[in-house]
Amino acid sequence: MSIAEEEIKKFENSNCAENKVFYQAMEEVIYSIAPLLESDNKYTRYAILERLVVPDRVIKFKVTWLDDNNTIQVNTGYRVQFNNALGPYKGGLRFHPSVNEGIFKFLGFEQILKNALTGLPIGGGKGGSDFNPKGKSDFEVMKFCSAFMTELHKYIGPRIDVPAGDIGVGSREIGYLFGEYKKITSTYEGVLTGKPFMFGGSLMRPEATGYGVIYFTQKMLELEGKESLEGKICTVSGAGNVALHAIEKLQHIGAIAVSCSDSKGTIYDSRGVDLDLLKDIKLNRRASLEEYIKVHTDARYIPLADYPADGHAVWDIPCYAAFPCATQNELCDVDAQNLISNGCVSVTEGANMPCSPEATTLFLSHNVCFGPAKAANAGGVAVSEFEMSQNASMTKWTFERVDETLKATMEQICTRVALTAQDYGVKGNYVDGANIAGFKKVADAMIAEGI
Ligand code: NDP
Ligand code: 2IT
Repeated sequence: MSIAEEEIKKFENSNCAENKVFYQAMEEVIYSIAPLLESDNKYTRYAILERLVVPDRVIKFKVTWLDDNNTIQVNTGYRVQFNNALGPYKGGLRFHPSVNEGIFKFLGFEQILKNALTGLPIGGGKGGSDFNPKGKSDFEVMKFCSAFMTELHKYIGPRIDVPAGDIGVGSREIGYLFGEYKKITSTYEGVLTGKPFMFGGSLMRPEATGYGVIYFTQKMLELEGKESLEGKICTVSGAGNVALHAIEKLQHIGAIAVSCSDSKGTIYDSRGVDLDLLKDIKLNRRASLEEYIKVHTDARYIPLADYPADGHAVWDIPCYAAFPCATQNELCDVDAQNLISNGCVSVTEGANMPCSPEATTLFLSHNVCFGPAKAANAGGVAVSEFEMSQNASMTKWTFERVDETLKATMEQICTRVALTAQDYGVKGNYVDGANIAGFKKVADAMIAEGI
């Protein structure tokens, strides 16, 4: 039995339905780090894997609030404080009806290694709620955020645990959460990142994840000897924070982003997506993408229901580079086959774990450049750490300074991942490179800190 199989066997019991995505993330890491475990037995002696896959604590709480009809609503809140070997727990909050403890464990686990790859002093955590912000009034979102913080404030702090945004949580929600924290604790401190600029937010935090994904991809293509994105057709999924800013940066560098998608359907606009219209639909009106074709009648809207169940319309569009930026497991083996058959050269994960294990294997075996999420989308959390730094020193960085530091950080992550892959005999495999480099950093700190 190989060392990876031996390790996987230890965790078989945790492969239950709720833990499915957590197990998926864990299994990938265990297979990747097998060469590291073989090269030095200290990681096994110190039981690093056994310790790393169990969160320090999982906090689960009731959130009770009053909707606009004065009806009492009850939701569940979570915070998974996974590992703080490298710094305070750090990671986003997701508000989406589909969440459960297993999803937060998967996201928190990924966050540990992602944050380690940034080289910044931040540990890993994640949280959120099954609250659905869609269709809620501003007052309802505010009342929910206040109720959520009434409980969460007990467990967080600028040197303890610093939440931020994720699906369903943007600067509006972070603003309400911050306001309530301030009220309860009578402190004005950087306990959340992604705040609006006027009260402590960093410039460029909204853009950071999407821009970072493109900086990472440009560096990966350069290292792999491929043509840059300039002038190339690119496909993007999602229409939220990450997708919008990935599209924006693609446009800045002269690439042509021809798609986006949401939970109901896909837009294909072969002339390039109209970003101003998209922002208006999604950020101002919080409406469906179907609105797009009312203005651009020659673009195509493909409703989710009109596409076969075993694939996604957005990955059927021929492209040079693809950017899944919506959610986990949104790109399956059929999609990967379509992309490969259509000549796609590069896939970068903007979302967390958007590609299924089968799709990832297909990309790697067909020599498609593949940028895994924990490396490629680390720009968001990196700028979050810059925000913590600015708050702690009561200073403000300029847009240029944040942008330059973000770009340098993404290029460093990319180079380090590529070199690690080479050192461990898997040149060009950025999945293994990211997992080994991130794991080693956290594991060495855990060993040095004792049990
Ligand atoms: P947003 O809430 O801003 O946008 C999410 C987008 O994905 C929306 O277009 C939404 O569609 C779509 N979506 C969500 N769930 C589903 C689903 N089950 N099926 C199909 N489409 C779906 O979130 P973000 O852009 O912030 O996050 C997107 C991804 O990026 C997530 O995986 C997140 O974890 C990851 N990420 C985010 C970072 C950040 O800084 N925000 C940092 C690093 C990673 P609709 O509009 O219909 O809801
Ligand atoms: O998945 C992620 O990296 C995020 N949602 C951002 C986390 C953060 O703390 O900025």
